[in-house]
Amino acid sequence: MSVPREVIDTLAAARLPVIAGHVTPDIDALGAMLGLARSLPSSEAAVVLPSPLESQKLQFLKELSNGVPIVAPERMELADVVVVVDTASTKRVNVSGHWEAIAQKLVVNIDHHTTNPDYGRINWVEDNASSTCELIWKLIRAAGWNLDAATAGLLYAGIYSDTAGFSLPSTTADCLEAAADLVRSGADVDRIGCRIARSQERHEFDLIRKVYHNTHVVAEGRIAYSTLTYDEIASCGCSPQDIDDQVSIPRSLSGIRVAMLFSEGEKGIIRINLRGESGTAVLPLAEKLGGGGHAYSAGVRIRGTMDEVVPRVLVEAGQMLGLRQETALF
Ligand SMILES: [Mn+2]
Repeated sequence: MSVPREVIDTLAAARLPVIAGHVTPDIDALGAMLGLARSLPSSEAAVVLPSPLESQKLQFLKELSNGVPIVAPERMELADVVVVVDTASTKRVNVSGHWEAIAQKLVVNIDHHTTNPDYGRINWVEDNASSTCELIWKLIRAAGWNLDAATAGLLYAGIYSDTAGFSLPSTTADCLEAAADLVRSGADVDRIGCRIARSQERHEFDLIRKVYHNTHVVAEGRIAYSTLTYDEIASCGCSPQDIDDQVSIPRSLSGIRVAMLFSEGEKGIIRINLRGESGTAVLPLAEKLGGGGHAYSAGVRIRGTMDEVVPRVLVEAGQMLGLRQETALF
């Protein structure tokens, strides 16, 4: 799919564009926000982040962004275009006052989540793209805007992160071509790789230790999951923003088909990261529980305690896998 002309024209003409992403921003969302802000023709382009970035993992993106302004709500009111990137639904838009605050604006929705319902006035959703950063790269190249080394680094980081270091099925030839062009444009592969994959702070390391410790393998080896309660997260000195891709730990077990991480970042709300292996789509399970995402990488939040939510989700996962009644889930 080529970049819709309407997206290029609207963004090229924007005088006071503001770019938003999703709640609990990840590297793809933040890289896309900051990278787009740096490349848009308007010198007034800015991003909005209602709460400060607490996660250490994301700080390098702010360093790379080299002073892209983060705007206050007042500036949002003046915005002539609001670009929402990497955000699957209106309820996940990360602006103060939530979606209602921008619903009347000229919203341009750029995303790669299959479940995105085209909530913008202009929508560009490509669910076969590896990442939103890949789409922003495509947009910049199609529009002929500036792509300097810092922008290249931001976008490369998002692609690297969303493909788990170019290892997931979403790593298409197009994705690698985007990455190659970003490296030629100056993305610092070693620095970004180091900041994403080999820069654990002690508290994050302690959290991972807990994820390993709490990992259970059930359903005859087909489901692996781990849990992090509110108190466990706090006892490591971590915040909810530190819960990122630790589901990769139960996922790394050989032979599993579904990996899950249950985390209680907020008391009484369990966030579940779901990952499918060996062609097992987890999106139907996430959607059944009220969440969304991609075919093999999805998520949902459920109100309740760990003891209530875990068995409920395991039963649903077992059903999805078509397990025999007597297969042990607990
Ligand atoms: Mn993404």
